[in-house]
Amino acid sequence: MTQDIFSQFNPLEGKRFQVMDENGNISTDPTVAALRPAEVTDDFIKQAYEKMLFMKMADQKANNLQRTGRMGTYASIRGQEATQAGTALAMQRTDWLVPAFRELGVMWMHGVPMENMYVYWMGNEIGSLPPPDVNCIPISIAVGSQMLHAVGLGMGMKKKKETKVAVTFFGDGATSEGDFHEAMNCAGVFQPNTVFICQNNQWAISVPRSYQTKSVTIAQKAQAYGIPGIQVDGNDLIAMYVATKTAIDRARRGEGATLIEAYTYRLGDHTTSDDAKKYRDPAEVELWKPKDPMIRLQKYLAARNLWSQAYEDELVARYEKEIDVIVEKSQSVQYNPADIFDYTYAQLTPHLIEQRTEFLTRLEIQS
Ligand SMILES: Cc1ncc(C[n+]2csc(CCOP(=O)(O)OP(=O)(O)O)c2C)c(N)n1
Ligand SMILES: [Mg+2]
Repeated sequence: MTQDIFSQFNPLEGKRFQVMDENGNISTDPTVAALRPAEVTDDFIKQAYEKMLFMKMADQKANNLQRTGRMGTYASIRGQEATQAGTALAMQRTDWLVPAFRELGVMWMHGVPMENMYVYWMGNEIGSLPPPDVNCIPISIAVGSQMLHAVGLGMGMKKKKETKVAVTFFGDGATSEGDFHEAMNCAGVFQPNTVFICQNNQWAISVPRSYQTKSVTIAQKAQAYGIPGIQVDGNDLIAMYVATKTAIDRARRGEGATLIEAYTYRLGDHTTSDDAKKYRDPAEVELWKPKDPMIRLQKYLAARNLWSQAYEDELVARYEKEIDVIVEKSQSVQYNPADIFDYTYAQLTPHLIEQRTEFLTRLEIQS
């Protein structure tokens, strides 16, 4: 695999890296073909499809759990499965994942158990504690703050001459935060083992991408900070894998950070607390539906006799059962409602002591 990808797909020249189009056809462009690594076989693609189907179903289940009052709120990844699977496949288990909040798929593929994420979105912070061998920091709701953590992690790895990498996710909206610019600047200066993945899903709640920046792409911002940046079709599993693998390998060799703009689309609402119909033209959603990352993979696999409706039905039936077990497990996790007070400060402030007492008294009255 060559590093030329960043000069061959310069965002300032209006280029976006894509390997598989929305009809499941692989690009015949020799530049693109030369970038495809040997490990991306049909079997690799089929296995990735299965992972993506599982995350799509787990995502739908989370929405359903919220709608039936069994989950507090939830931020759907629908439409962003390829961005997440492509990156997860390029990461090694020892790498650190530094997520925002719309990363159910990549977190799960990196080893965070699905029940942890359900428990978290059910409102129980214990869900943020992954098994000890899973290198993933907790979900970051404060938009953009995690990018600086990823730079810090990457700087530490670089100083220790480790070959591990910190991969951070954030949205298009997060690029308007000062944290993004601070993180990118440090990434240019200190060349940490860090990879930035911007999931540009075109919306930040009700704010469209065009309101975030006058730059034509988010990827081009990397150039001002002196690091490579590339815009990738985020709905294209192979393109995401190739681009992130190249960036991760660079960082692993100690050559510094990269910004990847995954050009994708939020097919669902911002969260279960949102109603996008109030601010987003449904026609726009219709335009993006055929670009769904799952559809093109189905077409690709079907053309090679590797996908059929029966195969899909068998997978769906199996995953439904697996997800039901996960729901059971996540609902049976015991927690103490007072934890919200007890684990915020080392010592409670007087007004929090008062609130804690009032909260527990109310719970007692209700039960
Ligand atoms: C610092 C901060 N400001 C505002 C919010 C409220 N908020 C939550 S998500 C969000 C939009 C994020 O958009 P984007 O970065 O594009 O990510 P997406 O939700 O599209 O994945 C905002 C403004 C927040 N959580 N943190
Ligand atoms: Mg967004």
